[in-house]
Amino acid sequence: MNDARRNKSSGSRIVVLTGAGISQESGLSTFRDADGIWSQVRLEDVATPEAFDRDPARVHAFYNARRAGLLSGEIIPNAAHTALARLEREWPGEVLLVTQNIDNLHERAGSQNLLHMHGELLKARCLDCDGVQDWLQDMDLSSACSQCQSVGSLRVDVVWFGEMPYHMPDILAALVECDLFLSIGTSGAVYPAAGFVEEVRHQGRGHTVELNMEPSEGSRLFHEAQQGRATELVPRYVE
Ligand code: BJW
Repeated sequence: MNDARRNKSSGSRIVVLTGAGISQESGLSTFRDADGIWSQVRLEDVATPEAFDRDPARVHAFYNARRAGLLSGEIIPNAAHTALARLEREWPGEVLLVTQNIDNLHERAGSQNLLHMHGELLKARCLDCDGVQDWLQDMDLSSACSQCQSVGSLRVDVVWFGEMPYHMPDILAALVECDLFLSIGTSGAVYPAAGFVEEVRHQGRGHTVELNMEPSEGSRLFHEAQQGRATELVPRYVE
């Protein structure tokens, strides 16, 4: 981590963006790889507010299956998640981890300064009272909100296409102020996350690095890009 390391004594700030690629070696599918989630199901059928209005049972079933997988006990944090948690613990400056992932592998690895910009699979949101609650069970049309008791009003608390990602003002402020922006395991196909590197290049001053299996759609915008598996690249880069 040469550039950030140069500023270590001044307490430099690091923003890390992660995507599905960092959880792939934990056994979770990515979206746009050949065997990814969007090769099995059309995003228009499961990941838009319109899909939920049309067929909530289908959308619930899609997320219930992914929630069951995450809670099966077979999906555990890998060396890349662990390396980022260690970086946060040991770095003398600030490390902000922004994840597009809805799994809980970063927090299970020990990361604490973490923003889930696309929401969380293990949370439910009530369409009536907007309350958010932990949700480890299957969700269906008879599920009731524990806060307002409304029945049939719960949806998984994730950000679908056309919805505003969470924490955007905090993320944009951190990007402008950071000394290092590290993008890991994301294809750069989905905005606004895909535009973060340009935000740093145009509005900020940070060094920008991509660690991904293959060059992403915005790879050339980064100062540096390394290709390979997250479990190899991330521990090597942050140590
Ligand atoms: C490895 C690896 C290993 C594999 N090691 N690497 C034109 C028309 C309509 C809409 C738009 C449009 N242009 C822009 C939009 C907006 C739209 C959008 O971007 N659409 C694009 C498709 C063009 N975006 C939105 O609607 C967003 N909201 C929005 O923009 O609001 C307005 C706004 C404006 C201004 C500021 C702020 C807001 C919302 C997007 C919501 C995305 N939701 C999903 C589903 C969430 C819930 C769920 O999980 O089901 O989020 S879609 C899906 O894609 C998921 C992911 O978080 C997201 C990103 O995917 P990710 O993580 O990059 O995965 P992959 O599979 O694409 O890539 C994995 C990478 O890892 C690959 O490169 C591999 O090579 C690599 N890899 N194994 C290292 N072992």
